[in-house]
Amino acid sequence: MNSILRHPKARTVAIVGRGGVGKTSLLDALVVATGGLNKAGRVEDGSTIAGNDPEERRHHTSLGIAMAPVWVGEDKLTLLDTPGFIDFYAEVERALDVADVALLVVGAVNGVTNDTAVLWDLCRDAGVPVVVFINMLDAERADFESTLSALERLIGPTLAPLELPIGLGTTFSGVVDLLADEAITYSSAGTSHGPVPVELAELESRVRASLLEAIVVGDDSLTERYLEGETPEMGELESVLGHLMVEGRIVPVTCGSVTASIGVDRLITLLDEIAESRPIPMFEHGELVHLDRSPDADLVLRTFKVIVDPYVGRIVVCEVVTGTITGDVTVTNARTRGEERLHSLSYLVGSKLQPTERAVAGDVVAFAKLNNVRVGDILARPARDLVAVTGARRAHALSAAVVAAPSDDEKVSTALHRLVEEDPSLEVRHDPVSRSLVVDAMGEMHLQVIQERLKRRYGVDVAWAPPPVAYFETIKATADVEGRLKKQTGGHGQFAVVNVKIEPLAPTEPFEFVDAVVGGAVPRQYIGAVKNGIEKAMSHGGPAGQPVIGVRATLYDGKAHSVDSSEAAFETAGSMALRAALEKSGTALLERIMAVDVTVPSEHLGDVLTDLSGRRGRVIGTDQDERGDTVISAHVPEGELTRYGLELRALTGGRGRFSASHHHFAEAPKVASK
Ligand SMILES: Nc1nc2c(ncn2[C@@H]2O[C@H](COP(=O)(O)OP(=O)(O)O)[C@@H](O)[C@H]2O)c(=O)[nH]1
Ligand SMILES: [Mg+2]
Repeated sequence: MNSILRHPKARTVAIVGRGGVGKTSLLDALVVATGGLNKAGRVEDGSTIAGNDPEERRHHTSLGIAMAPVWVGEDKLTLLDTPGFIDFYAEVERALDVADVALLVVGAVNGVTNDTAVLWDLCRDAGVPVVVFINMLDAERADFESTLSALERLIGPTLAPLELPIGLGTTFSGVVDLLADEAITYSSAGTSHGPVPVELAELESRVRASLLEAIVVGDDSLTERYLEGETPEMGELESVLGHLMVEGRIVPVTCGSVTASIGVDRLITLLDEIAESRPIPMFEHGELVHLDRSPDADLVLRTFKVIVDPYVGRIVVCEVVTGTITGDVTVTNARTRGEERLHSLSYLVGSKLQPTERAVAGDVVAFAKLNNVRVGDILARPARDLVAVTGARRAHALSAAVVAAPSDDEKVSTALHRLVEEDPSLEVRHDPVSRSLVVDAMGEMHLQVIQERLKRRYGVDVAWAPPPVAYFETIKATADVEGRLKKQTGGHGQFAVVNVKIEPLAPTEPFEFVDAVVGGAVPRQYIGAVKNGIEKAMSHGGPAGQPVIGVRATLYDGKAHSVDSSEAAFETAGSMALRAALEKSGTALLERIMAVDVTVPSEHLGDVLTDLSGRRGRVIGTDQDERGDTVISAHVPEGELTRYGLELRALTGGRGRFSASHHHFAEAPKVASK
């Protein structure tokens, strides 16, 4: 395609696709095609640029972003290989955050699945233009037509094949270039151009006609002239097609085989063409701004990956959003306000750092020793108050309690927090009620990889247990009680009496304390202690051992002794009063009810609603989002949601998404008590 006269550029390409379609192999093939390597590696023997950490090899799948730059003429494209398994799609999201174009790889054998649909959703959410590459056309059971029609069903009328395969399976030998109206065949001697094979002529003219139409409607003046009977010039068609692809109004489809080295060279040219930068949205002082990817602007970097390398240590990978970086420079981290010195400017090829002298807007660079920089941080010079705009993130699929030897507690916690630095889709929290560490993860395999990494890197053994679910107790009826402490041991005694009315409150209010003491029956200086005593007893738990909430305590009378009373004595009396009230009135067990929004493609609506009612969920309403998916709002008990992400995934082929937040407390059914 003709390019307008322009300066060399640096851009980023995210290679996405479900596992096994050839992404990791394609990364090597693209590097070979651009002269960066003599020979592509093989996934099987771990000789590829990406996908070589021990857990990736063990599971035969990529677990995180891996990258390599390629040069197309003077342009530099950083290719990001991404995981193809849903547990690790958070990495795909991060790659798409910085990508100028997404290369959606589909296998010609059972190519388009639910996973492809989920990835397509992610690309659309990220708003990046997409190029589809149908790979594995050399494979025995390759089926171009059904792959293409499945893609059409998924993507819709913006899908436009630019190529058709010549031959299929063992006879796959090249592609027809629809726009140029010619055949490109590949052999050991190289490529040759020729006329479209006769057996493809009929199909070619049909698909070509619809491509031309799709291009023509993309440009008003072209449409007009076309309708007046004018045949558009090739150059003009090319240029309009280029714009339409960049704007995502045409999703081009290309064909090839990574292992047979067919179409890969053409793909790189197309990617270079489409990888045009769009202004990057960010919040500056809370206002939405758009940063132009200009090499002449002030320097702004965005971190999208942290790698902990066993030899180099911590490597921070950033996108140069604007500006140019040469040599060492000091920047300010917008999150911490701290200064960071960036030195030994490098880029990454797989896990290897390659020193470089200069990087411009659109480039991807890596630095060692930036210990205070996290994924998502913005680094700028001069300092700027910028926050990156990112799409909605996938909710955690499940939570698990960490089980480890008590002597390892400290070590496990430190190691888990290290893993979080590299993998922000993992969340680690301390559950105050059960006093255990809890992780929120993206799936079973994610948990397994975390467990393996803890063992291999930090030498700690952990197992997973069901996560603690928080229950609470609340008082059932009003009780008027007395807390009386009277002790005479040796010298000083302890004396405090409090009269308290304890009533139930709507449990959204954890605790309310009313001071209704008259005439100094409880001296001023001890009233705070009574309140503390009641609160302590509440957090200590009711008869079922759960923290007590939803209580109003009105202190209205009491007695004090001039010598034997103390703050400690009144605190104890307060605790005693609360315990007495709980005993007298009894408690009800409460569970947390979460407000849940579940977004699903309409065809899964029935299944998802049935499942929600099985979880004691109450549907509040449904709505439609801009994509046409249904958003269900429901109230669901927390204990029914510990693995909801996984189950929703199974019900919807991965396309369902959900979010949950605390809404209110409600009485729990008896079975829920432990
Ligand atoms: N027949 C055939 N096999 C391929 C092709 N591309 C990749 N493969 C093989 O498919 C398997 C999975 O490839 P990989 O690059 O790991 O896929 P990823 O999971 O998408 O990264 C490997 O055994 C590759 O050698 C292709 O074009 N044709
Ligand atoms: Mg891979």
